[in-house]
Amino acid sequence: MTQPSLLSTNEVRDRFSKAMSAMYQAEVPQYGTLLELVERVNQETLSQQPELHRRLEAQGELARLSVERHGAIRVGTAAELSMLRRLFAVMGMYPVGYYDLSEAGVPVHSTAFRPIDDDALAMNPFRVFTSLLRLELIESEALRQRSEEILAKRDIFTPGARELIERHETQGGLTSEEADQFVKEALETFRWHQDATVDLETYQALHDEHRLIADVVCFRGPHINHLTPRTLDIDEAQRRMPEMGMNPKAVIEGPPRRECPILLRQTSFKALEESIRFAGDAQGTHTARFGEIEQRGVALTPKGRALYDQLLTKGRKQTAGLDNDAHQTVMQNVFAKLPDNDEAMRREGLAYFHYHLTEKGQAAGDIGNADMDALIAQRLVEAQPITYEDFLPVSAAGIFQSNLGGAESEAYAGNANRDAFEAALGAQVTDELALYAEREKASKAKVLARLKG
Ligand code: OOG
Ligand code: NI
Repeated sequence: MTQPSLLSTNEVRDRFSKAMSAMYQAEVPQYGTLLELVERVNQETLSQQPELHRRLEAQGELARLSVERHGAIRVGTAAELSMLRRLFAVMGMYPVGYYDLSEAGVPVHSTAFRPIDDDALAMNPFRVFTSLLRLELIESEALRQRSEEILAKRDIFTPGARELIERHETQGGLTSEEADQFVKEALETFRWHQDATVDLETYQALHDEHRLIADVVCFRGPHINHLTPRTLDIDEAQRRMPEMGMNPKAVIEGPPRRECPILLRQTSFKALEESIRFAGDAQGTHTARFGEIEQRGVALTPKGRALYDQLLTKGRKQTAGLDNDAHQTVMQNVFAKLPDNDEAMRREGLAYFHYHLTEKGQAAGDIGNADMDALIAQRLVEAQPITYEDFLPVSAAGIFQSNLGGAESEAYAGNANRDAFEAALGAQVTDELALYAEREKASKAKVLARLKG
């Protein structure tokens, strides 16, 4: 008997992310409006900036732009998190990075499930920021126990999803039909439920401890709480949001606008107040779901990241309470210390680059022992910025807060616990910086081997 042919995990992820986007558009129509806005701003930006168009095309960024998005979910138990790890593996998504949000007053810690290889990232870089609730940080013993009991009763996965995850693991992949079925079953985990699993009183008690605890504990599953398309001009998108009926958060998170963008800039529209039916038939509301947009730039090295963190801390001390325009002006001044020029960032070892031969380089013979800077100066080799594929803890905290009612609480701070997170996950998280370093190193080795061969 011939083996059934198995689909690549990239294809499964692509199908899933499209299905997820369609579901979220149906659930939250404002997300559809946000997609339209981003698409329009991107088209305008590309036609106004032919050089940017050329660069993005050369970097393979243009092809993925329209499929690119990330989402976020929050789960309540180790068992849920480790099963999610297996679910995402079906789509070629692996846990990268550890984010401690307790520092920012949110009782969760997180990772991002995302593709890792160059090819996989180029095809569809769909990422899901996944947070685990930290019940151990809840002060009240009674509330903690009540939450554990409620969570123990739910199963966020359908039997069909569990079966297909196992099939993927034993078979080494899924057939096209199985993949379609998997997408359908897996989507159920991320769906919104209007019915809470608890009564209004229990919801209120958990909500009073922290809104996030109620969001995780009181529902049948970890509803996707936002999806985020990638824009080429976040300042313009932020400006236009109100015209399109969206209420943007006060400031754009992350670094300021630059000629050569770094890391990640993000903004969102505020969460919607949605009606909920509680056990015992009481009606109430819950706010959880919102829309977000992001603009991505180059990944920074540990040295560049340390400088970013230092400048961000400095900027944040001066921006409290400012509106977005004033906030951005302060940030631009503070960030003048980080050179706004790819070549300068490369020479100073602040950012990661992908090296490749130019046409001239491809035609060149054996060049002996030239170093990389000389090869670049001779235009035999070109260095392209490697796009940041991950998240930023301070920005993530800002996004959480703007959607959780604002107040920052210090009660949970100083509680990073990567070991506990990995124990719950059932695997280690990959270090994101090591991934960029490896990609840079491999591209350098390939170029040098070709020129010396
Ligand atoms: C996750 C917030 C983090 C981002 O883009 O930084 C995030 C959440 O609200 O669950 O998605
Ligand atoms: Ni997000």
